Amino acid sequence: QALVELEEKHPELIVPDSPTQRVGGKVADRFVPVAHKTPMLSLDNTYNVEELAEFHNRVMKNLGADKDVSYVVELKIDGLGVTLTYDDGVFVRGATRGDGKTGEDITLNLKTIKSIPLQIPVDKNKISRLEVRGEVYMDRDEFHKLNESRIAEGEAAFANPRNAAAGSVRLLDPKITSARPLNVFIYSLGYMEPVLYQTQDATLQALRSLGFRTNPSAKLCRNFEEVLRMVEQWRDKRSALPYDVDGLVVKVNEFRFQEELGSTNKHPRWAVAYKYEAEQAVTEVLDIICQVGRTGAITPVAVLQPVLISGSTVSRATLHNEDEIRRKDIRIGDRVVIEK
Ligand code: 0OX
Repeated sequence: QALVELEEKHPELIVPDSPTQRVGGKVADRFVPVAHKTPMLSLDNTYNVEELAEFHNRVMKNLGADKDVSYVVELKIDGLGVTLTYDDGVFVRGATRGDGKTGEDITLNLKTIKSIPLQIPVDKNKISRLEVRGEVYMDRDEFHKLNESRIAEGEAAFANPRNAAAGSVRLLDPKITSARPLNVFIYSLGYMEPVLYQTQDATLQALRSLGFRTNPSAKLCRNFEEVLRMVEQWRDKRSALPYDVDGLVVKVNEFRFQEELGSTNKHPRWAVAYKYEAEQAVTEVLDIICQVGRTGAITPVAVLQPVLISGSTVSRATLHNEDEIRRKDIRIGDRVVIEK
């Protein structure tokens, strides 16, 4: 309160990283596009151990079988990718991933997230500009509480925690965002001059010591067998986490190897996502309706007895086309297994 009074009397003393600046008073009329200094790549997916082994084999083939490659395995947080820029240690801009090249400026909304530091203790002579990347997400129980209060207010519920997080950072009024229970995990450096670390493992430790919230489950694996062990360990364990994890991210640890492997125009060749099997549920086909799309295409859709699957209620599933309905022999009244 003393600080608020001081800043009211002397507005010239307000600094951008003052704790009073977490809740912005300004309502924007649009989001301003921001070009990413280095592109925010997306991950290629693997769905089983064989595909993951193919990734590892490609890495070894590209680098040479004699290379001592280690991996960092991280949880793949099911949230929204963001990038945070710090100038001389002060948080100056936050943006969404967007299409990977250009995102949207959501600085004021991100400032309301308490786990995003407004200032970090960088050595000003060493690093003038730093960009970190991470995932904004919402805990499952907070998501349920938010939905309960939305329903009570007559507002539409969010389908899942990911949608709730994405919807909350894309609000034009940061006051509303500040009331949303958002959180962040930071997982990489987008840009830093000069480059001070040689590995992903060292980067995560450095990010942690700068005050960024990193996920405690990231593990350094000395070889591919250890990666596979992580995959098995988390298969069942992930449902006990307070937040949604849609898989693991396997990253080559050494930056020199990452550089050597490079990227395609979409994905890095040095990292891959491992997606766990989709959760299944059994329900009943109540009806089959024809849905007319924007282009006039007609798609048959199964109306299902609503069923909870991976944290959201599913009441419809596309049947694609008539051939597909015949192939699967789907009829009204059938009991069906659905996957998300
Ligand atoms: C996550 C997550 C996403 C680095 C280069 C491509 C992917 N959702 O938790 N992305 C990455 O890494 C980038 N790591 C993660 N842990």
